[in-house]
Amino acid sequence: MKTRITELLGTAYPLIQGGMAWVAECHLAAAVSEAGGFGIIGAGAAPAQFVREQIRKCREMTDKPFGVNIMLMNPEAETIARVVSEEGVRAVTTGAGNPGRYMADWKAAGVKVIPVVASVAMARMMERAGADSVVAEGMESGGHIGSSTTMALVPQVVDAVDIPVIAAGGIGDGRGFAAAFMLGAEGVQMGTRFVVAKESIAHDAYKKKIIAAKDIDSQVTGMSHGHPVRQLRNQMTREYLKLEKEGASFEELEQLTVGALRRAVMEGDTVNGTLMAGQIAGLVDREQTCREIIGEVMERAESLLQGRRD
Ligand code: TUI
Repeated sequence: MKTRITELLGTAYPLIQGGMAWVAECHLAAAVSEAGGFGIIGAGAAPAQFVREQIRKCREMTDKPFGVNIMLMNPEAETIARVVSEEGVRAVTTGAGNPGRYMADWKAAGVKVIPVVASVAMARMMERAGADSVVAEGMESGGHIGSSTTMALVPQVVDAVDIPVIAAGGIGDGRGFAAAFMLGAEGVQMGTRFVVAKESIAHDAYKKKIIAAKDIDSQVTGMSHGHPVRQLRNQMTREYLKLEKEGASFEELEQLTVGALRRAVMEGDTVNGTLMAGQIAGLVDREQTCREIIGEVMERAESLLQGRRD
């Protein structure tokens, strides 16, 4: 399937993997790229040197293009931005902030720039600043989210900008992929389904929680202090939401979540860890290789988009 996104990224399919902190390391990124999608190393809260090593390892595992996601709240974001240019990765995606100050350097280094946005205003601003594409991410996503749904956000962003739009949030199979294209998207980003990929290093207990999840099993914490995060309900979210309701301070709440994503992903702490996952978790019912996931999604999507019902 050819779109402006496959051209931009040099991939067979316009399907990109979310830059999930801790989960999206070189093995997952390389497997997605090898299968014809666009794999992404998620820098998350990692130090810059670790990101550089991940890029080099990924390059040893695949000669296909891949990218890096920079979570802009990372204190080392500026150094990581430079690493991305120095290492010459194909594309960078950004999350949880405005990457405007890094844009000129990335463009000069030939790195394609794809900010993740949660609003039309941010999409417009990013286009003006020189972005090559944007990911329009709805609040069905796991992790840090905005407030619009994918269904409402994507067509409004598509109408507001001329650059190609990648849809994200609540997409986990070929039907969601095709629906996003009907809204005008030219690419799709999936996260939750790739957490459960065979090549994903996420702890088995975390994968099992996603596989067991039902449609209503995710909750949003942190709404009161402006940092909403979607994750699967567990003892931690119950305690967090109780404290939040009682008017706990940002610092007090933060105490609960320090290191909690690492505990979930690396140690399989499903009780007090942060099990970030999107609303689509209820649709994910088994572990598959990235090649199987991408093959299944693309086959169904192409069939639907050609007007077939199967
Ligand atoms: O960034 C994400 N999702 C994330 S980042 C993350 S790391 C984390 N770990 C622990 C606790 C909290 C976060 C987990 N999930 N998605 C992309 C995204 N970006 N969603 C929404 C936004 C966004 C929000 C505001 C983008 C720009 C923006 O603009 C604000 C500004 O500075 O103008």
